[in-house]
Amino acid sequence: MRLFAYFRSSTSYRVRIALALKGLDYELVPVNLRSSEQKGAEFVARNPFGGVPVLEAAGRERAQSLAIIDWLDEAYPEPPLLPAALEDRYTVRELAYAIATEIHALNNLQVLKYLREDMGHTEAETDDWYRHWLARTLDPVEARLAGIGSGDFLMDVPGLFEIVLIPQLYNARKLSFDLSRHPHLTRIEAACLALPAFRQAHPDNQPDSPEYRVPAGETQP
Ligand SMILES: N[C@@H](CCC(=O)N[C@@H](CS)C(=O)NCC(=O)O)C(=O)O
Repeated sequence: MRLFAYFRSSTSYRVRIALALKGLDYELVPVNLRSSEQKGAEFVARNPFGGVPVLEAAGRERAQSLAIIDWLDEAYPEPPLLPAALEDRYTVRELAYAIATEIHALNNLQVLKYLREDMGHTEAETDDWYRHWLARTLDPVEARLAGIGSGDFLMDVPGLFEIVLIPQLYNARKLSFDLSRHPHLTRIEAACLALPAFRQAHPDNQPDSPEYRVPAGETQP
């Protein structure tokens, strides 16, 4: 498998977590979003959506992070990313889809660039936009978690919800979003970031990140 990704892209981060939780090996192919490599003819031929991630697996180029994660879960069922019980699966999807569709969809790079470059908004204004949509959805997700009385994870083990949540909290921290009102979310974040799969998938641990340090005993790819 080959994963075309950018270290700081939250949707790439999602797929890296899913691959790591499944224990699947893959070759990472960095795509530089800063130089708009994703809009070049070569990449668009691979993915007409013109963005990352793309997973090349089982003879196909697969785009759209949620579809990729669903495919991985069906093609490689162990460990499952969704709980066994119908109502638990509903809970996980309700919260994961809220974050994916109500935060990420409004705060992704294309939207922010449009606000800045086409509509003339300042960086301070687009940062406000970003934090507004974070609060609009993280507040009700936090309320749901308080109602459920969740522990280290939404369910017994991390899965789809944590895969979608952790990258969005990484972005929230980059934007200095105040997470002090979200103790359930930050507890789940701390528990996830202590796990090897989440550490391996973290943006700082990607070879295209300026923070990347070659792990001891390995050579630079
Ligand atoms: N719905 C897509 C969104 C992908 C997406 O927004 N990717 C961003 C990085 S997180 C990207 O490649 N942006 C580059 C661009 O929009 O030009 C998914 O879930 O995979």
